[in-house]
Amino acid sequence: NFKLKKRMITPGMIKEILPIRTEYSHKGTYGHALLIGGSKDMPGAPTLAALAAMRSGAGLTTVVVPASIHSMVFGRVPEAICMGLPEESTGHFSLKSIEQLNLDDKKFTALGVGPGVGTWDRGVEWLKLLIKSTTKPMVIDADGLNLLSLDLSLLGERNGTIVLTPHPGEMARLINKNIKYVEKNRVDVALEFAQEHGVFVVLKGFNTIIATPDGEIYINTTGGPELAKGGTGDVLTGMITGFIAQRIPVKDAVIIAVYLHGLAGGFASYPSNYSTLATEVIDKIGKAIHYTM
Ligand code: NPW
Ligand code: AMP
Ligand code: MG
Repeated sequence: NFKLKKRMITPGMIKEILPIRTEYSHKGTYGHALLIGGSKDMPGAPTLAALAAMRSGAGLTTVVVPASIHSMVFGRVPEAICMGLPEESTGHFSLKSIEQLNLDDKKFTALGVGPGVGTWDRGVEWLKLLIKSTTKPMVIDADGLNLLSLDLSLLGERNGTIVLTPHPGEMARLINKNIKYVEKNRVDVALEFAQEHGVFVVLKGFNTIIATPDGEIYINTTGGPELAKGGTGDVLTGMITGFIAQRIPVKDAVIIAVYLHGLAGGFASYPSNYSTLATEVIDKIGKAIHYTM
């Protein structure tokens, strides 16, 4: 592939594309991030994503979860708007939740879908309704990807830009290959999927690969084993959604978020990378931004 444009993400690159917040601005200037996720056993994942979107600068953040976990999420993120929507007896979203969300009516500027949402019988149908119901950029992660892997034709139903953020296990499910294959062919796997389906692919793990639908590849160098712990992927989803929400071009927003996520991880890895929590990575997003600007 002699035309392949492959670049390492550098601090200078981030400095160039990360906008300065202007004095004459207000929360509306910085967009409205919508995070959709959670289920009975996983109220934490959408909570982490919402916190991360806010720390990344989104003007407003709404987090939408199944009704029964609403108060748990709200209790942890008072700065976010939190909606509890109809759910099935299993504690997963029901199809009615999409209708009630009524995306057409609202001024969200980016969506992040999937953290902790679970997999359930009508999950694929639910995701299809959601994908069809918006023209806004949408990040799909975690169980959103697991649902998507059951029917890739859902990607053809989109009306807006889609960003997928699989870890190697999720990527393997998406292409119906094993994890070893994915890890051996990281660049090719991400690039082929991105071009075939016209989506951005963020293939996570050490040296996260970003593949664009136009066939560009960006390789990240920040982040290490301190991030190898539950919840850090949910933080990345919130960050990407938060930066896209600010109307930063999708490609730039993804590059910024991936780079800063790893940098924040590094800052959160003291005194020991054994002990880093996802919430501590969120707490270091500000330091990572400051360090880069
Ligand atoms: P193995 O077997 O461990 O080696 P799943 P999940 C593989 C929510 N969470 N390199 C892994 O391999 C998420 O948001 C909620 C190679 C295994 O096979 C999701 O909705 C939390 N392989 C849901 O849980 C905090 C790798 O992938 C498979 C790999 C399920 O997400 C935790 C596991 O993937 C969590 O975020 C790598 N770098 N990484 C909460 N507090 O609410 C993973 N694998 O089955 O999709 O499970 O990623 O835990
Ligand atoms: P998830 O598996 O969805 O929770 O996502 C884990 C996050 O942590 C992704 O952003 C990974 O790239 C990152 N991560 C996990 N392990 C490592 C590692 N050893 N080096 C660098 N980044 C990692
Ligand atoms: Mg994950």
